[in-house]
Amino acid sequence: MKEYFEGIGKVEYEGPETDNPFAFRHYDPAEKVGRRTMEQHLRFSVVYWHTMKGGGIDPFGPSPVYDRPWETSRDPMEAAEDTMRAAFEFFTKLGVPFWAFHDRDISPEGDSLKETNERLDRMVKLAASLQRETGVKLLWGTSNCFSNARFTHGAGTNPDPHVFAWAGAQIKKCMECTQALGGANYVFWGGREGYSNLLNTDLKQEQEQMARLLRMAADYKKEIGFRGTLLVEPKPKEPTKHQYDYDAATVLGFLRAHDLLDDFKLNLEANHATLAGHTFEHDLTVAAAEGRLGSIDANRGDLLLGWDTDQFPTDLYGTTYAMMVILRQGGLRTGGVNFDAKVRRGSFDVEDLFHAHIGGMDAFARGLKTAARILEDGVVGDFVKGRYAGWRRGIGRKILRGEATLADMEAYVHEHGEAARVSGREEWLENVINSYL
Ligand code: XUL
Ligand code: CO
Repeated sequence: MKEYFEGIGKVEYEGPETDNPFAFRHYDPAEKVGRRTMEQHLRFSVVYWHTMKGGGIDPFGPSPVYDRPWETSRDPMEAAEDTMRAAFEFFTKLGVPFWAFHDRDISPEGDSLKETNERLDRMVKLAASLQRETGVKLLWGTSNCFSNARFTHGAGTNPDPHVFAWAGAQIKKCMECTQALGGANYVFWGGREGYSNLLNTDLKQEQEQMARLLRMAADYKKEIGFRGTLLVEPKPKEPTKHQYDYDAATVLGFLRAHDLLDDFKLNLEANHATLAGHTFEHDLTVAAAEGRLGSIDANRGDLLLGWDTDQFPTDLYGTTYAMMVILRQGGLRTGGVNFDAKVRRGSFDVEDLFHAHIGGMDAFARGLKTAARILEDGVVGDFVKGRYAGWRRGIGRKILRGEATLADMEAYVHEHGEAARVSGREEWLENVINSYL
């Protein structure tokens, strides 16, 4: 079989002292952190769209600048098959347990839905055999309902129900394919489910439509017995000015308003959270507080650029804070750490794909180990617990139980006078975190 990543072997753990750029310094899949191995905690996943299909394009360079040895055939299906084989070679050499795809990444559209679906079936068959051969599993599948010109004004939120029908048909098929590949989750990222101008938009109508689409998907999941978790991925903007799935809090409110909360969890992406004006750990904490944190798209933005740069995660504070939230909720369950990240336009060699993923995996491994130590030592946790101790006794407990009124508050203040002023100790807590890094 043709080798696409020639000269690069299986990436192994060699420890922090190694000078081999194709080795892990911190990610040792078999090493235990608490009761689980690193591999079980992190459930790393490579995305097909950036890693296999990304061309390094940007608004001023719309043609691909990467020469990928798997994209040489002029026959689109042959190129798709070569790409799939190269993908599994990459997953295996990198040693990730999972991958993720959009329907349109793995298989080019045909002239009709029928032809498109037949092509997809052919590619899913190949993916299934490569999964069996390599042991690599599918973290999630998703439908690309945003690239085709028909989705210019949205998919589920399109003013035309004919376009909604296309989205529904595509999601139906892609969920079937995800099930056939044993996918652990199915993701909804509403690429164009928002508006670019309120003057031509009926916002309430569009949100009703979106809820119908998600309801249909949740019903279909039950109908076919798909066992994966359904995940909604928030993003505030880009390509639209405003996306309805703005951030974790917005999506949770939307799901609750439309009686969908029991059927969906969230897939949270670092750079989407920062675009929404939040930290990643903010959005993770919001979702985890409701028991709805399903999976993460691991990447980072650039403080000096205002768009979704999808860079590989290297910031150890970011990975540590993220892993603290994840560990506190008891792990990601069916989810994983999915590298929805791309190498820079100038990083056009295939070896750059290895450097990028190795760096991201090591950064998350360090984040995991550091977060586990912080939680185990309990200094931060004990401080927070102590800070809210008043709510577990006396008047605090009565308030939370709903057994107190505003008149009781008035009587309490008359009796106890001024409240004590207690420092939040933010700087000390930051020092504590630094002492682990
Ligand atoms: C876009 C994005 C998507 C989703 C899947 O910003 O994150 O790639 O993760 O559609
Ligand atoms: Co994403």
